[in-house]
Parts: sequence; structure tokens; C-alpha cells
Amino acid sequence: MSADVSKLDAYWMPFTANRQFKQSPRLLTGADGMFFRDDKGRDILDGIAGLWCVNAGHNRPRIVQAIQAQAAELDFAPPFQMGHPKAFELAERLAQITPAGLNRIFFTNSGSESVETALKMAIAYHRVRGEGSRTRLIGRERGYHGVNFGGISVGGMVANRKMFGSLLAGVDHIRHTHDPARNAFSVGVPQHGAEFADDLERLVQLHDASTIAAVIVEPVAGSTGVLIPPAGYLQRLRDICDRHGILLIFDEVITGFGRTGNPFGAQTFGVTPDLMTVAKGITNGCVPMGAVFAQQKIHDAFMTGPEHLIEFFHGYTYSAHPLACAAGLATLDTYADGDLLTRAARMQDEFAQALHSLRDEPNVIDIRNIGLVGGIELKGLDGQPAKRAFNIFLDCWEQGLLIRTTGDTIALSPPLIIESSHIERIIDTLRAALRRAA
Ligand code: PXG
Ligand code: PLP
Repeated sequence: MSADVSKLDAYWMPFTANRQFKQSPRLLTGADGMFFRDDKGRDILDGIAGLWCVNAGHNRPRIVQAIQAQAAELDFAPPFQMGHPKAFELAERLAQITPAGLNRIFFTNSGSESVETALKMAIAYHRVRGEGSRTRLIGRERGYHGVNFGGISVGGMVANRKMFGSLLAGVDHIRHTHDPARNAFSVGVPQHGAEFADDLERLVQLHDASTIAAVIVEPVAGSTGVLIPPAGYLQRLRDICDRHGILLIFDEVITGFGRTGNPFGAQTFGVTPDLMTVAKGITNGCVPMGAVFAQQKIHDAFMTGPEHLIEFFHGYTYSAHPLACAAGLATLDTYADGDLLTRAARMQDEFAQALHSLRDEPNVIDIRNIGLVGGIELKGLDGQPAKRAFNIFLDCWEQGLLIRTTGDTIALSPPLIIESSHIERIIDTLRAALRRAA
């Protein structure tokens, strides 16, 4: 069934070139394992796990069955002043795999909602402890923290911010860590740039620590073009936060659930935050869900006052939705069955070697990788930023490969079930597309 273009008008598509798309639609109608199926019956190799979320591959039977059974048993349960068993079970199961101490779990429905939740928790945490002057939030240039007002305020992607007015007040940013002059073509963690963390000290000097609630960073910045933290950088941020009583929030919406070779990026980099935001892989992308993992001390600080009163005035109608919880439990089982949350560590050398074999192809100016994430940065077409990468995206689609581009960087984040043959096919397809785009 090919698309009837006259019927594509009503849907205003998110983060999409709507007019280009509607002239030549790319419609997905099925999926299985490493592949999508399109409306013309072609198999499309999924180089990006859907959108960094289908970590166990598509349509895993256990997850499908769990969602079907849940829909027939309990469709909805109000999350305010009520509960259902799977919400508690999922929180307990997650607390077993989170990094040390992050054992209090608040459910949301997306990464963006997780970010808003964590920022509010941070500010309120200081207030319940009697440090109500700590309201300032610090983000980072080139950060992506979803699309809601808090997230774009601490975020650092110009296009996501410039159209939307004055944003949240009392936000500042540390500098980004991208340093191609010293780090281009690093395999894995780049060696130079731990000192970029000292930019936080500068902001502490400027604003005073007593005004700062939290710093939020992605351990690996994904959406902005796959920026790997320099060796020692995250630890240095942690140390500065500790010195000044500032909470450290890791936004692990992409790095969570196995992407970097451990269940969470915090474990890969050996640095534990006070709050962690996740989404995407928590349900293998099957049902919308996000969560904030909080250190117990943060949760406990709220547990004061009369016991019949709400401690934290925050929550979503669909927090801990039964379908999402059922999907989440089955997802954890699926990850455990295939040892998937550490599989990226076993595949990363092979993936890195294949990726870096593209280094001498036309217009490749940097290649970055960690776990099963790769970024290939291209020299843009003169005066037309993002066009060369977008052309390559379209070419790959024609050749049956789905990739992502952001600006002139190609991002790869395949399902963690990837095998050598898929890696070869991704790299061969990309190599040919890079040559055609020269
Ligand atoms: N934080 C981070 C670090 C993310 O990567 C979000 C928050 C927001 O999550 P939701 O579920 O609200 O979209 C994300 C999402 C891309 C791309 O092209 C990345 C994301 C979303 C859409 C596109 O790289 N990441
Ligand atoms: N707007 C209105 C008018 C509402 O009543 C609600 C929730 O009751 C919301 C927004 C928030 O919706 P959600 O809880 O799904 O985020």
C-alpha cells in the first residue's frame, strides 16, 4: 500500500521537515528484531534503535504479550493516592540495577517530563532542607534535555531555544566539551578536556554556590552529535558539585539501559549522580514511559510534616501507567535473558573498528564512539548547513538503512542485539553513501 499524499496534511509532524516529508513520505508499517518494514514491503535495517530506544530490538514477544495481557486486565489505575502492584514491582526491579543509592523512583511518560521532574525535585529538595536560596539551574552548551520549558532552558541547542522567548529565569550554562582540534578521531573516550569541568567553578564564583540548586548534563551528549566526555571530566564535575553542595543530575535518557556498555552511563564512567533521568529504553520504546532515579537522601528529605499531606506536589495522570509498567517489567526480563545491558561492552571494539574505517571517506572530519553509539561528523556543504548529512540520510533510506542526522553529524545507535553482519551492512551502506555525496 503506497501512501495517499492527499491524506498527509492533518498530521503536523514533530522535529520533521514536514513539506519535504509529505512530498516523498517514508512510512514504516512493521518491525521485527533489527529491521523495520516499510509500506512498499522493503526491510530497513534499524541503525538507531528506532530513536535510541528500542534497545532489545523490535517486537520482542515477551514484551508484546505483557502489553496485550495488561490491556485486558487493568487498563488504567489512578496514580494519585492509589497504586497498582506492577508500579511497585517495576520500581523495585529498577532499583536493583541502578547505580549505588539511586533507589527511589518517580515515574513519568517521557524524557522531557523526567527532566522537568528532576529539576523541580532539585529545587524543592534544597527548600525542604532550609536552603531555599538554591534555585539556580545550570545546564551545558550543546545539551539536550527534551522540549519542555525547563528542558530547553537548561539545554544548549540554539534552534531548540531561540524561538521560544525568555525561557526559565535563573539558568546558566557551562561550556560544552567538544574539542576537535585536540580530540578528533579519538577511539572511545577522548583524552583532552577534563578541565572544561572547571567552568562550573567560574559560575560558582559568579553566582555564589548558595544560589545554585543543580547541574544537569548528559554523560554522553546524544542529540547534539554524540559528544563523549573527556577522561576525568565527569568526576571533576562531581567533585566541584560536592565541594559546593550542588546536586548533580545525569540525563541518561539515551545512555541509560545498556547503550554505553553498562546498564547506565554512570557505571561506565564511574561517577554517581544525585538524580538520574531516564526514558526510552525503560520500556524498549514500546509504551511511553520515563523515570527519575533519586538518591534515598533526596527522597527522605521530603518525608516530613503531617503524614496525611502530600510531600511532593508533582505527578502526571499517566505516571506509572499499567501498560508502561507491564512493558517495563517484560523489558527488564528481555534485557536479562540476552545479557543485553552489558552487550555493548562486548561489541564496542568491533563497532569502533568498523566505524573508524570510514575516517578517510570524503568529507569525514571526525568520528566519535562509545559502547554502541557512533557519531560521524561531516564537513557541511558550503552555505547549506545540515544538507550533506540529510542527503546521506535520504540515500541510506533508499538503500534500506535507517540512520539519524543532527546538523552535519550522522548518529548511529543500533539495537543492542546487533550482530557482525549488521555492522558490516551499516558501514558498507554508509561508505557508499558518503562517496556518492562527495
Ligand atoms: N534528555 C535526553 C538526553 C534526550 O536524549 C530527552 C531528554 C527527551 O526525551 P523525550 O522522550 O521527551 O523525547 C532526550 C530525547 C535525536 C533525538 O535525534 C534524541 C531524543 C529525542 C528525539 C530525537 O538525537 N532524545
Ligand atoms: N491540563 C489540564 C486541563 C488537566 O486537567 C491536566 C491533568 O489533569 C493536565 C493538563 C496535565 O495532564 P497530564 O497529567 O497528562 O500531564
